[in-house]
Amino acid sequence: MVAIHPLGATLKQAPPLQLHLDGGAVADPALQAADARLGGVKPRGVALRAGPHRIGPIPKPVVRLPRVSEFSNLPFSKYQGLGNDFLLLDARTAADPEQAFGLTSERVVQLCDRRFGVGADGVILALPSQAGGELRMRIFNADGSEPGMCGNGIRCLARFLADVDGDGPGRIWQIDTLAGRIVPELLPDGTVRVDMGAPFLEPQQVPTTLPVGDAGLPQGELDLDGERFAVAAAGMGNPHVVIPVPAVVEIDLERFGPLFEHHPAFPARTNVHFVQVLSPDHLLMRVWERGAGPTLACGTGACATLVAMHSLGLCERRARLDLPGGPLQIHWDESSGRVVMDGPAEHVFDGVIPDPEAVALSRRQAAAATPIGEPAAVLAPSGPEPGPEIDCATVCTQGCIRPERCPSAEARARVEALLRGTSLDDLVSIATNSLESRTRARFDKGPGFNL
Ligand code: ZDP
Repeated sequence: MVAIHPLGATLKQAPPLQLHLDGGAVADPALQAADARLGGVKPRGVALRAGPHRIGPIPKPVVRLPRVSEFSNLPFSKYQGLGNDFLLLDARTAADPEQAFGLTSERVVQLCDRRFGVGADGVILALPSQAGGELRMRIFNADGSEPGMCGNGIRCLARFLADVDGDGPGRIWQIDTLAGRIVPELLPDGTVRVDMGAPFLEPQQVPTTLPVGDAGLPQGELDLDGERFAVAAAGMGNPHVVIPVPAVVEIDLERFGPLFEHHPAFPARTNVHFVQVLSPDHLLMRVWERGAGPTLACGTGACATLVAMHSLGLCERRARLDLPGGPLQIHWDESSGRVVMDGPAEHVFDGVIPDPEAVALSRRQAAAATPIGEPAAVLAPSGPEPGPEIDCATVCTQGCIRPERCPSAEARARVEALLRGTSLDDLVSIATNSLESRTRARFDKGPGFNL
């Protein structure tokens, strides 16, 4: 029987984990197991990359992501908030936003797969607003399910919008979500403050079957695998169960995470947060997310945890919450009843997933261009060794000396295949990205470097 930390217990100091106070990642056994399972994602500190943002915002508007309706390739940007990582897709200018990118839950699962896809905890879609906001956000978990809200994700969306549209500190967005209007603001230090709205504390709002208890929110005791836990629940547009424990390191997250996620007390499943009190304004958490498993951080989860722990009398209204991926500052404002979250959001990389149809077409054409029995034209680097380099411009003045293996013809075939399969906007976006990366390389190499 695991020692149950009774609700309302005194704020006993528990031995803290070895935590890097610079917000660096914690060596979390459950996450290492998950990493092993998910292909070795190494948790990192907050400041992931200082790249192009140091160059300063690209003049406004330099490049908007291509009009969705015209392309079949999938340009995306990867961002992370405390290691909670997302693929950002911009469909704000799409002719048919909802069908933009051909996103299905299967495609989301494939994109989020850390081996067979790009790898992420979720996919976030920026869409034109339908409810009077500036834009609308949809988020999809790595298992393809669609939750109502996400905290780390909306900070990443704000950072993404600022990077794409060239906005600076002080920029505020009115974003519509399934959980209502959420308002992020870009702060001078590059972090993002989000007005997350008021928590949902009525059982049917979370949703949960737990009744409202003395602390004014759904609470009770649940038996899982022979262990009894005293829990509380709260909603932030998505469901959260909060389990105070003496030491989060002692919790078998891989065992109890999924049991809580799928517990019948949570008809829509739930996100799961084990929390330890380090001091009245400092909590330590471990997260098992609905539809994503163990993650390095959960923003809505941190908000729900602060609300639950304060309601239980276990912490103050303003506190630092340390997650495996780093700290979040959360404040539950007494007068407005709204929760405010401050935290980082960082760009990781941009990419384009080529339209599978276009790739298949160029491969078919390459195969068709190669007579049966002849070695295939070299598309993939792993093909047969090319012959000695020849400079067509100088040696083929009287006509190609090696028509069967003409490097210029091969290069031309590859370019033609790319041009056939890529819209003009995509080409512009690819060119811009490569220009940006070469510009960044120039800046990183410092003065005196010539391109
Ligand atoms: O509610 C859910 O299903 C969550 N897994 C959504 C994602 C929440 C997120 N991790 C957050 O930070 O709130 C993005």
